Amino acid sequence: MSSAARGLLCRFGLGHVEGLTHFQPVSHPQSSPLLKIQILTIFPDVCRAVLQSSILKRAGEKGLANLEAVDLRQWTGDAHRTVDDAPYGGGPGMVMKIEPIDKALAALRSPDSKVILMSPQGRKFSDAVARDLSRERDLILLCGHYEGIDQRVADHLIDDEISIGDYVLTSGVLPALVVTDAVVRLLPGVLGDDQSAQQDSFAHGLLDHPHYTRPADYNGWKVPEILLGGNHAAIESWRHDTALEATRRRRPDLLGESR
Ligand code: 9D3
Repeated sequence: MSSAARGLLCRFGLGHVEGLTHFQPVSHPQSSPLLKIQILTIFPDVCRAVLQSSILKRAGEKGLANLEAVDLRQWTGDAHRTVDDAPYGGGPGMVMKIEPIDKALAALRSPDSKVILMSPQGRKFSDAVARDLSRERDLILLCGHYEGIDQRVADHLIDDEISIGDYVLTSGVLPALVVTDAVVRLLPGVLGDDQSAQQDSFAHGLLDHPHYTRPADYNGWKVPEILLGGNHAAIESWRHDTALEATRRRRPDLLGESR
């Protein structure tokens, strides 16, 4: 696993989740070629706003990833640029049509592409899935925007189907951005050395320990005395103890305990 990924596990205490009982390296090729992610959506502007900020933007600028929002309406043929229609069998809501999606994927995909449908019916996203995806060369994240997508898309046009968790959102756009963010930060060179090295030191499969910065006393709320001295061994031990205590209290499941 890259140092960055290990940092993630520690920070969010995922070290014991779903068979992830020990840390496994993400092995990327020595000079990994760039990862391309295309988010196919009717709201490309929402995606661009996120892709053009902070770490994701820098990953693009450093040439580590090629992140793109693609407007699905490019592959509509009518004046209204229609991407949805009423459901066969009746009922409320609209269903996304297969035709624009099929044409878009035919234009975008290459033999290396992995096409992923973002959907509440998908397999649950996790750190392990993010690490797998970070080894791909070309991801196409297809976002739904209505109550559903014609089932033939899932049956015939995609390689994988992913949900980010058991809550209902209004579309697949935010999930696609969540997946993009989680995958891109795992690519070698995306996080600064500082950041990944620092996260390395948390790598114990626990929730994070508390952090403090100046002032040492704010309104009478004091920084723990031990952090103000220079005893690094004592500080390390305090950090481990508080991390373990936080994990016991808030996420006993991560320690293999029920509550
Ligand atoms: C009434 C059935 N609904 C499914 C739970 C229909 C429906 C609601 C909302 C279908 C799609 C959506 C929009 N959500 C996504 O496209 C989506 C999603 C999500 O809502 N939660 C967690 N992960 C994802 S990935 C895509």
